[in-house]
Order: sequence, then structure tokens, then C-alpha cells
Amino acid sequence: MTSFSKEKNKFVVTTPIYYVNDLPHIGSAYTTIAADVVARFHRLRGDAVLMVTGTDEHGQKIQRTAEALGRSPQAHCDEIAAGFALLWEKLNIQRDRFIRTTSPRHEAIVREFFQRVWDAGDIYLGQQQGWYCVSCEEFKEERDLLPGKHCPLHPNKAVEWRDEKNYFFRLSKYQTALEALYQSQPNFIQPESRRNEVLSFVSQGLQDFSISRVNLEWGIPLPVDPDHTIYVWFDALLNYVTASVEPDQEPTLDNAVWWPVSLHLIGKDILRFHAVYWPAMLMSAGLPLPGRVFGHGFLTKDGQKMSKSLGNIIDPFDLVQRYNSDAIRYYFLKEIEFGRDGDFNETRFVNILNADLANDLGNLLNRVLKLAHKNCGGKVPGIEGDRPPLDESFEATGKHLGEVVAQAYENLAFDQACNAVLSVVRAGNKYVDEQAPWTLFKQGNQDGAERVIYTVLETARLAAYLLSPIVPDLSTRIYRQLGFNIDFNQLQPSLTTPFSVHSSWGALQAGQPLASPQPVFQRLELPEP
Ligand code: ME8
Repeated sequence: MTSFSKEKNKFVVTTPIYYVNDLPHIGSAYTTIAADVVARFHRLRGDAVLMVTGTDEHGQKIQRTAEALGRSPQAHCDEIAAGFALLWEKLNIQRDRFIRTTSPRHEAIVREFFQRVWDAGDIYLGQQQGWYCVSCEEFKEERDLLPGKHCPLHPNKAVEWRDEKNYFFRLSKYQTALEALYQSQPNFIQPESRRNEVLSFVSQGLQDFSISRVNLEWGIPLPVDPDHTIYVWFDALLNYVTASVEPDQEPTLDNAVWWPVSLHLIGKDILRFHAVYWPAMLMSAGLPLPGRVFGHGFLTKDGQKMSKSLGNIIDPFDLVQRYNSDAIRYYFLKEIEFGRDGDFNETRFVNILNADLANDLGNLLNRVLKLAHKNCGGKVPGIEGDRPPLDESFEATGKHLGEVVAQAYENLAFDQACNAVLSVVRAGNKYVDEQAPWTLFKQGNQDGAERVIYTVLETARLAAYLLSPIVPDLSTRIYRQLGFNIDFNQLQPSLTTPFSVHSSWGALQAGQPLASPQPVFQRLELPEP
């Protein structure tokens, strides 16, 4: 039994599952916000959507963190996982699944998957020697280390020498199959720069990697050798399959009805795991491959990757408390080209939000709503009849906006989506200034003035609709002021807002009663220095 109907397009998007070594920081929020926006965009289009996130709870890093805090690993995981779930609520993330790797359902999936790979003859016992970064949970090549044997991603942490018996996965066997995959599906890894990184890594020749650990209790025991636990990555990646089973169904690979995932959103730090190891593991187990893997850039603070291990994080709980979820969502997606690194700066944050959402969009709506209440009986004015369009080129831009923005969301070019909408909003403000409908009313040119008012109200509506995946609360307020009874946080998309209608010019109906004008976005203030 699947919960999606056959007529609908299925769309599954995932975030990485986050380590619970500490509470979430704004970097973990970044990927999750992006995934939520993509999911909301697809829901708006009427697709059957599954948005998946969760927490990665096994392994040495978590065991050591819990020990250092004097807690049992499970108690520690429970506390931090609850913190992630709370943040997702505060950031208005609509997640369909929250997978914790310590759940028995997930463990069942990992064991079955391991068995399949074992039966395929792709696992063998060998000797592992090398430098291990516990913060990455990954062996590092000596040539990639910083002086003093420090990990480049965690310059304050020294790597550790390991020499132990481990079980290995035969990654090398999948060299040709992976190369064929990257050739036949050029969009499998995005953006292009990341694809090139992977191609170059794979062309150097793939080596088998170890998938078990000894002397580590905090993990899933190997079904074939209980002295070993399964390597945290061989466990964590399977969360995507666990999520693909309906919660009321038995956790088996055959029941993974939502599999394969359409899009894995990840940071560039874990590209190799998702674009190389993961597809090879899936091939070995005979499962279909995900549609694409997108590796975005890092949020930096003073030029350095923000990370829990480095301790240079921005606290998202504090940020969302002081501002609001729409503001945070908008800033990160508008300000940083998805795929590139970007620095967080609070002054810029406040300035952008005030300029775009309070001034440009908020004022556009507010000024014409007031006029409509004063001069049009508080209703959307009509546009029928033979009134000539006052500015055909302006209206024409509005007509294409929906297509341009939908394409930008498809491409995960969130900044382009925002910029396209904002440029039409700015043109709307200029248009009002030039047309001066208040003067047209005074001159008795009711038709001309109403035409301007309709055009501007429709611009604000279209902007709100197209930005709703990013700023759902703001869009809901705008829609309510325009007289719709629609909540973008509780969509029945195909029923209430058919995408083809609402993403096009002209969905606002003449005669619809307008609500009284209220500021839709409060200006943000920087804290006192
Ligand atoms: O790697 N800027 O978990 P993790 C942008 N458990 N994004 C950032 C970021 C930053 N400064 N810091 C972290 C793990 N991220 C594994 C994943 S998946 C099967 C297992 C985001 O808690 C980004 O998405 O270290 C990155 O890939 C992820 O958090 C790493 O989270």
C-alpha cells in the first residue's frame, strides 16, 4: 500500500542526517531550509512529496561526546535529537520523516541491507591501517592532512592512527559501473564543480573501504561477526531507505515504496559518501539509484567553515527567537548562490530583509490596498471591458514570471527565484509612482486608476505565491489581505491553489473583498551594540 496516488508525480527530498554531538547550528539549518523549500515547491505543484531528515546517532564521535558529558549515549542522543526536532518546528520545516539511526526500524533495514551486500560477495575481512578523523568519521590520506596531522575540515583536531582488522566493502569492483553512471546521467551530481571533483577522485582509482569497527560498542553489531559494529556511514546512509517505508509497514527493503529518492541535498563535505560510496552500495544490494545529489557550499564565519567541532557557530535558536523563521529562510536562500560558500553577517541580514520584504514587497501591497479601500469599495477592481492596458510590457513580465521562477526552483537556483520576483516587485513600485493612481482618481479617471490598482495587487499576489515555499508565513498574510482564505502552511494544493492558475498572471478575481491593510512584514532591528 502506498500513500501516494499513481496520477501524482512522486518527489522525495532528503537532508543529511545530522550528528548529535551537539545541538544544531545554522549550517545544519541551511540544508534543512533548502530541502523544505524544494519540498514546498513540489507540494505547490501538486506532487506527492516526502521530505526526509533525521539524526545520525551511532559511532565513535557520539560515544565519546556522551562519555565526556557523563551520560549514556542513548540519553545523550535523545536529548539532542529532541533539540533538532524543536528547531525544525521553529524554522517552519514541514518534515514527513525524522529518522533516528538508533530506532529498531532503522536497524532492521541496515541489517537486511548488509546481508544483501554480504550475499553479493562484496564484503571481506582485511587489515585497516590509516589516519582516522573522528569528527569526520573518515580515514584520511596522509597527503591531505595539515601539518601536525590535523584534519583540514577540523584544524583543531588531530587524526588518530588505526591498525586493526575490519570488514571491507568492495568499492573497487564498481569503478566502471560508477563511471558509466556519471556519463549516462550528467545531472546525477550537481553543481558542475562538484561533479568534476567526483570525476577526478574516481579517475584516480577507487579503493575498497572498511565498513566495520572493533572496540566500538555504540553501533549496530555486524550480523556475521558480533565483535564488530557497522561503520557509522554504512549505517547512516541507509536512513534514506528506512524513510522510504511507510511507518505502519514492516521495515523491509521490499516495503520501501518511496525509494528511490529524487534528490539528496548535502553539504560539499560529504559528497564522496553520497556520490561514490552510496551508489556503489546500492548497486551491490540491487536497489535503484537516487535521481540526483546536490552538494551545496559552506556557511562561513570570518571565512572559516562554521562547525560544531570548531566551535564558531551561530545559534539558530537565538536567531529565530530574535527575528522570525521567514527572515532566516529568505536571507540564506536569497543571499547565497546555492552551491557556493557564503558568509553570515547580521547587519547585512537585517538590511536585506528590510529592503526586500518590508519595503519593496510590504509597501507595494500596503500603498495600493489603502487606495483600493478608499476608492474601490474595498474590493479588487475589475479589469473587464475595453480599458487599454496602461503598460503592456510590465504586465508581460508578470505573465512569464511563474515559468522563470518555477525553473529556478527546479534548478535549486533559489537566489534567482528571489531576484526574479523582487525585480517585478520593484518594477511594480516604480509603476505606481509613474502612474500615480491617486492623481488618476482625483482627475476622475476611475478606469485608469483601477487598472493600475489591479495590476499592482496582482503583482503582489503573484510575488507572494511564488515566494511561498521560502516565506510561507509572509505569503499567507499577503494572500489573506488580498481576500483569499489560504494558509500556505496547510496546503491542499491541487484543490485550493492550482499551480497553473496561481503561478500565472490574472488569478486575482475582480470583486473579491480585500482585508484592511496591515504591515505584512515588520521591519527588523539590529540589537543594541
Ligand atoms: O556529516 N555550512 O553530519 P553533520 C553549510 N552525519 N552546511 C553545513 C555546515 C556549514 N558550515 N556545517 C554543516 C554528517 N552543514 C553525517 C551525515 S548523511 C547519511 C550523514 C550541513 O552533522 C551540510 O549539509 O556533520 C553538511 O553536509 C551536514 O550539515 C553535515 O552534518
